[in-house]
Amino acid sequence: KKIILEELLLKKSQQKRKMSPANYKKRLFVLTKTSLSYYEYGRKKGSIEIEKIRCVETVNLEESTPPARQYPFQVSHEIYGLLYVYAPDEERRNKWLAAFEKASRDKFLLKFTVCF
Ligand code: 4IP
Repeated sequence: KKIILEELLLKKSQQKRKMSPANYKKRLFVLTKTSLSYYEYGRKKGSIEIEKIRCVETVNLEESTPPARQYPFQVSHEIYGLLYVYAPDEERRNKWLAAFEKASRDKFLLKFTVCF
């Protein structure tokens, strides 16, 4: 499937299992017209269908956010709720937001918007 954008990014665990502590992992994120997936050493760890995404937006920083997590965006979706992803800088974050816009535009039915 045609890749719109791919990059190694930091992500926060989605707390599917309620008791698991939050942690942060580097994963290869791959965005296509149909899905956002993340991989560890070539193995798929998770995937969200574009159709299930409601919104993609930047996140305001909490005080004393570590340097590695200065450029977050959140993917709000119908499965587990929220996926937090951290870009390395402002430029890369804007790239991702633009890529999500493209993914949503390409669809016949626009089910989500990128809200800034
Ligand atoms: C895991 O921690 C990883 O962060 C998982 O991310 C994450 O799954 C798990 O959260 C979390 O418990 P450990 O590796 O220390 O077990 P990944 O799948 O990228 O490895 P998600 O997909 O939810 O971020 P849970 O609570 O959602 O299972």
